[in-house]
Amino acid sequence: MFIIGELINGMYANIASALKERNKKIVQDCAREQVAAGADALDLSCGTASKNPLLDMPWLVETVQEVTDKPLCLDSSKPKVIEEGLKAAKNKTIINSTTADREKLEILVPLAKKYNSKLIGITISSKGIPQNKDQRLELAAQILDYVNEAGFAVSDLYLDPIVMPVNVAQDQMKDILEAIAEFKMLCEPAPQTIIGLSNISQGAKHRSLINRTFLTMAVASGLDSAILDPKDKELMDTLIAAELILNKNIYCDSFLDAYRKK
Ligand code: THG
Repeated sequence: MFIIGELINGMYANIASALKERNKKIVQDCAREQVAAGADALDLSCGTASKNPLLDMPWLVETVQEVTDKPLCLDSSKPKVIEEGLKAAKNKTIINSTTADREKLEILVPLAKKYNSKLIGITISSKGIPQNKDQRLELAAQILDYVNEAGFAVSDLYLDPIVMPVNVAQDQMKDILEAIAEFKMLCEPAPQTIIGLSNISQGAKHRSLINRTFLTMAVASGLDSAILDPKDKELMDTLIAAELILNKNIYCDSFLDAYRKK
């Protein structure tokens, strides 16, 4: 599992104030802690409250890459904000994200090619969030068609079925899990799959329990990558155990310690 740490996000009060005050230490500590906890990459989002994301995003990129070489996942709904992040990045990058809308694909696929970046394609469109598996698959196929036409490597594309909070869309959870499995069958070589895990428990109690239970199910459905809180130790232990049971890691009595040291 390719783990992308979610904690550098202006949605969190500490990061919002670090952005305002240009406090590098808060952001750099958050980056180091997530990497120490097992993050393979770091999501960077200025959050919706940011007044100046065109300046905040490159500042986040520069600040984080002073302390880690891990890939940076540039998270914004605004292509211009992503581009400012790409310009500032020395580390590898993942664009987060394009939707299935042609006007977004037309900007972000060429940007991904130009900057040699990976790309997340999220299965939403200007018509809104899909309500079932078939709509998710249709939007995924639209993204794949465009990417293939543009000559962007499908192996560098991550498809995201868009995880909804369980307290508002409980009837969609099974469809989301099935979409993860079926995205992989849409073409050869297969695209990768990704989710924003914590969406599922927004506004709910027992968040960590809901997150780790869903992650286990998604791993069994073939999920390749997740944006999550790597500092949630029970979540990370559950992930390691799930991958062990799926024969992705070798069993030994001390498998948790052994995997964490990797
Ligand atoms: N897909 C993709 N990218 C994404 C998402 C996705 N990026 C953003 C988001 N979803 C993933 N990241 C988060 C980060 C935090 C939370 C949820 C998802 C979260 N935050 C607390 C909350 O809202 O309750 C904040 C609590 C606080 O303020 O301290 O849950 O799906 N491609």
